Amino acid sequence: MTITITAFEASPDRGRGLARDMQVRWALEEVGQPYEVRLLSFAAMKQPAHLALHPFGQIPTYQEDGLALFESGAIVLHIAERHPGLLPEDADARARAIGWMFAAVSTIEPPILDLSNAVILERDQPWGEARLPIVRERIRQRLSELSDRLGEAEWIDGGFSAGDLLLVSVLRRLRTSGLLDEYPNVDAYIARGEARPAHQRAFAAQLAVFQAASSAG
Ligand code: GTB
Repeated sequence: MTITITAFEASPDRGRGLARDMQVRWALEEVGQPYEVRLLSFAAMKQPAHLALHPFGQIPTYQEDGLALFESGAIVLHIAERHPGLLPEDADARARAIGWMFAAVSTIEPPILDLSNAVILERDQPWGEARLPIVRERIRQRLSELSDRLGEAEWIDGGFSAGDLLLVSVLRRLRTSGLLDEYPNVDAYIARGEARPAHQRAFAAQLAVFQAASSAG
């Protein structure tokens, strides 16, 4: 069984490990599964061969024998269900961990993405600057609620799970926003996730692609 994922040939994140193949790499590292990476240019992602795997022409994808998946959250869930280490054995705890996975991608991530879009894509619009405070306030709301729930716990619900993996992955995107300074327990939670050896291996692998692309010119 060979696992092949896709990733950016040249990530626009300047080596910060933010492209979503990170989630997949991290999950595979946590469960000790080797994988291969097929690097794609932006143009190749929009070609029929890739669109057959990913209807929206994006990365990451995941292939394993006859199975092809897209959507980082679904891929992480698949990995977590097939291999021990990312979901609790207890059925109720497992259901809650999956609930946190959905919370990460459908409740926490949308306002964070909105900020990225506002800063990167919309800043030059006449309304761009004026919109930022309300976008930042929506993130504060979620961070405050998450901070209250997390308290001083190490992970969001018992031991480290795929819920933490996705939460930390989406929250990392706030590193340069200044917003995390207001929620030190959330900041420390992200740092704990990033300090896991599996995360560090995933980060190093993605960074190596960025560095190779940069030195190639
Ligand atoms: N919901 C999907 C998932 O979770 O898998 C979203 C996939 C997605 O957004 N993929 C992005 C992509 O392929 C890369 S990760 N974009 C190209 C396109 O749509 O044409 C998102 C991303 C991109 C760039 C940065 N960055 O530069 O910091 C961070 C994250």
